[in-house]
Amino acid sequence: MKKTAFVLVCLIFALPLAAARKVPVTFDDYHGYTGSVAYLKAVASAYPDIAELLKIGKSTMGRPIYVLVLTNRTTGTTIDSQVQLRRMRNAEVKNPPLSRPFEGKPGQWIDGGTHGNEYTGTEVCLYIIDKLVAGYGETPEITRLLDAKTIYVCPTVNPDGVFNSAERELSQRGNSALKDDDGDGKVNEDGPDDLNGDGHITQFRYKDPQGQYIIDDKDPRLMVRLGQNESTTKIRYSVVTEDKDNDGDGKRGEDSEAGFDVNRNFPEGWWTEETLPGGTGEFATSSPEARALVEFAVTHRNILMVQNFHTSGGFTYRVPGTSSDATLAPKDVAVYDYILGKAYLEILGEPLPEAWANPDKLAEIKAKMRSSTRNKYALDRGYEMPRAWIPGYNEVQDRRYGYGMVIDWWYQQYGAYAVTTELWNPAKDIPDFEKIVGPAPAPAAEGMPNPEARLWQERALLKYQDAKYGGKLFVNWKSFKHPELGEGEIGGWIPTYRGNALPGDPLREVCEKHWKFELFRSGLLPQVVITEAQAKVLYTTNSAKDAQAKVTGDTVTIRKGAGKGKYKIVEVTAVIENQGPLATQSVRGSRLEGNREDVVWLVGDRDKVTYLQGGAYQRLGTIDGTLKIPGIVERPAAGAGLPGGNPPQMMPGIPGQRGRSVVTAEPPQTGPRRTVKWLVAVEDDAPLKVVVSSQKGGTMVKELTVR
Ligand SMILES: [Ca+2]
Ligand SMILES: [Ca+2]
Ligand SMILES: [Ca+2]
Ligand SMILES: [Ca+2]
Ligand SMILES: [Zn+2]
Repeated sequence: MKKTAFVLVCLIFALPLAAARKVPVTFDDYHGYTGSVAYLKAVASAYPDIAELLKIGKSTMGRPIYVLVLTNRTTGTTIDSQVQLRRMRNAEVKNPPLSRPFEGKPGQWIDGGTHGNEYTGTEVCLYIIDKLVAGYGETPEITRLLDAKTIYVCPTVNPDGVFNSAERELSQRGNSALKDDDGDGKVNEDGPDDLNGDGHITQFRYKDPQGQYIIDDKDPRLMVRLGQNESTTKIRYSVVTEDKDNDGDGKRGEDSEAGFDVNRNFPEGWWTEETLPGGTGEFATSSPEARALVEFAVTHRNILMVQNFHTSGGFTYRVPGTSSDATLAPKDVAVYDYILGKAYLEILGEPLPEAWANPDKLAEIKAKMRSSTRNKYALDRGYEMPRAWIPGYNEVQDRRYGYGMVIDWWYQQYGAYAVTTELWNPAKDIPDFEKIVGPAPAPAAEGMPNPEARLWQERALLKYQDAKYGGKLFVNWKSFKHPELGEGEIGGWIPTYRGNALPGDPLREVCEKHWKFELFRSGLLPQVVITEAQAKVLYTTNSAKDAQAKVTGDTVTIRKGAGKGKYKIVEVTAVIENQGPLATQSVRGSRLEGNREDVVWLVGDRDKVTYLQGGAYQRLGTIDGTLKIPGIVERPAAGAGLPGGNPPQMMPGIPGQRGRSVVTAEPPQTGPRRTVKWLVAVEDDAPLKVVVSSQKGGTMVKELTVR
């Protein structure tokens, strides 16, 4: 009887579960570090065909930094597994690791939680993972995406910061560091405390004639900060984090676990103009977090799109932050703004700059702008940056935003289209917000924010959590006698729910918008394919040496060997196309010595194949995508198919193979298509294959039939 009941229950539950997700995930609360790691592990074990979990480093407190690699693991190849190297690598030597097949596909990097107290980004990462793994095999767009591309997701770049902020209520922007901040010989001995033992580290408010806060008229739970020299007839308060002096040195919270801002510890623009340290840490990448990320990136060269999720404001920073737009190639700016920025604003429902909507009218728009702006960068581009899509650089004051930021590194030293999205704008992201909390104050003037708006939002958020969370996210003020500060009250927002997208509907709304943007960006990745490859036997000979090719102008003359023989003289023709929308490198990327241009190899048994004209490989430059970039007038190309300039200093970068570029009388090829030819002598029936390899456009192989 019991057994029957059990089987029945199983059947009832098994039916809906069969169609459901293998690893269900909800967004009704935050996962923090622990929850996100559990989720990553569950996904990796439930979806072994499309997911692999990598540990790329460890935080100061010993927490692993994980990257989930999402791609069809049965597809993909890399150049080093296709081309027989003269200097073979010792597979036992693991630094650097051998290339993995997923590195041979165009890649996108998405991370969150660089600032520990901004874990909304961690949640968006999990949401994106869920959409991808659940959509694979169900939605053709996602199946195609994971078959051909690689998505790297790193939900918590800063495990210690996210752990402390999301799980211990210790809001911690930076990483953790074993550092004696106050020089008393003890390390991390005095951080915040739960003084009243209610399980939360909230705030302590106390009357203080020097205090900078007053109690809000409309909602007495709210503390309002006074302006710098603002006078008041109301009682002044000071508001501090719940905390006491733990080591009796007369100071409170003087040496917590908090270290420094990881997003100022990257090796781009870390030094000031005076060559003094400008970023954080002893040196750029001194933090285990920045080091892990940079090491991973430099050993995985296939990434073209980068997202670095932060939390606050509901807008996106594109590069540059450490220098002005004048330092960027106009084409890269155009991809950022006309392509990425436009889609972003559309997804957010924000108005577009006139130039983005009508790129054909750019000249007119520019002329009109001369009377309306003094921003020279805006004049140059033909548009002011919209509220929700801005460079980090302050154009009006001509001042950099900061030192050593990760997206500047990704772009300037790696060549990726990197952005930092500041998630979460309550007024825009909470569904029906004004319906629930009442209307927002009208703008003060045309396009100007109302100074009351901020206070309105503070009150509204309290009202909203009353209505939707039963008031559980806020601890009502209760009297408490502080051991050092005396009488006062403890209360305030539970710090976990402060500053991040409120869990449930608001968080889901944020996740959905930004998943859409990342999905759009993944659709822009290049995709290099061999659309045609043919081998034609011209004749046969007994001596490969007898066969020679002589190039005179456009004509190739082949000197035949004698009679029928065991060598086939073969002409190989291949057509290479980038079928993706974007070029295989950003302009910046094509100029970096650490990147190599696209290359195509004709590979065969080295003892049986003789290259009669040129070498085994041919340089292809950067191959354009199918998308026309608005606002950019293409100049005629010079060099190896590289639009707009001389070919960069790039070598095909395959050690040991002494291939030479084919001397070609044809003009350099541009656009998304390349036609290449080889002339080879092939002994017996030795097989041939064409391998095209693009760092960010993918690697593809085509076996040839020699007829
Ligand atoms: Ca100390
Ligand atoms: Ca408490
Ligand atoms: Ca102390
Ligand atoms: Ca101390
Ligand atoms: Zn941040």
